[in-house]
Amino acid sequence: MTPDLDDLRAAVRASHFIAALTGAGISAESGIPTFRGPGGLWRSFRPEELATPEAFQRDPHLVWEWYNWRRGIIRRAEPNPGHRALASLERLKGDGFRLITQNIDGLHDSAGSRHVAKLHGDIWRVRCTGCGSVTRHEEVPLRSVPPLCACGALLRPDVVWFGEPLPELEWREAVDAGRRAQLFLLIGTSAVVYPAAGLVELARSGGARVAVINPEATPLDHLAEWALRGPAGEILPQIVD
Ligand code: BJW
Ligand code: ZN
Repeated sequence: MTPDLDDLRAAVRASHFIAALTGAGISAESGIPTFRGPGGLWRSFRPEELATPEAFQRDPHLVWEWYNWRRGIIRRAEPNPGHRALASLERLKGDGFRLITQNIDGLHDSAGSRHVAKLHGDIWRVRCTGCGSVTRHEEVPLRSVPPLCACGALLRPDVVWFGEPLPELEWREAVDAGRRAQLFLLIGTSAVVYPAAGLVELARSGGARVAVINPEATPLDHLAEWALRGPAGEILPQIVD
């Protein structure tokens, strides 16, 4: 164990309130492609070109096919030791821990995390563009792509695209956790998408100590006391007893 990791383990033990923000990188070891890394491309589209309301308006069929492809990958994926370590941390710390994720894959839930603030929605939910009703994806008859709601309007994945507001309750919880955090873990995210990435700055300005866990550098590493360069599935189990 390196001194860095020993130090962080001690901080995990000593902190009364810890917040963790995860991104696509935590699910990479479960076989789910990240957005901005290798394997993120689908039929030569960059994910950023498809995760927008404009793309959906232009070609809802294409966007639905992309999400169907991703659901296929996610359905076969299992949580990895990184997800499981965060579920253990919640069990150990109880109300002294808050998990915030940008991921829509549901793998934190499958790993046993009880309370997850999902900032960018959930790929297993579907929302009507007309009446706004939200249903589980498996309850939607997928006779046609894109599927239609009983009210006749198009259904869409209940996720947050660029230019759209984050869900209010989850965002409030995340801000509250950022403000209260004594230790903030930034895990597997390129930290370029706002307002999620802004939580690190918020936590830091409230006095939190910050640890970044990522094989690559991020633009927010300068805020971190620990920049642990490696896969979350290897590092997280070492810092959570
Ligand atoms: C590993 C690993 C391993 C690999 N272990 N790590 C200019 C400045 C600031 C902001 C803006 C701006 N211009 C526009 C904006 C706003 C915009 C934004 O931030 N844009 C920037 C990109 C420029 N933000 C928004 O539009 C947000 N909404 C908003 O601002 O609303 C305002 C509003 C208010 C009121 C009314 C109306 C509007 C919404 C953002 C929504 C983002 N949505 C997506 C899609 C979600 C659905 C889906 O999945 O399809 O969210 S985009 C995509 O990016 C997805 C992700 O959650 C998000 C972040 O990506 P993430 O998770 O960081 O993944 P990657 O791939 O980038 O990084 C993976 C990392 O893992 C890498 O660093 C690897 O090294 C690492 N890694 N293996 C650990 N084993
Ligand atoms: Zn409807």
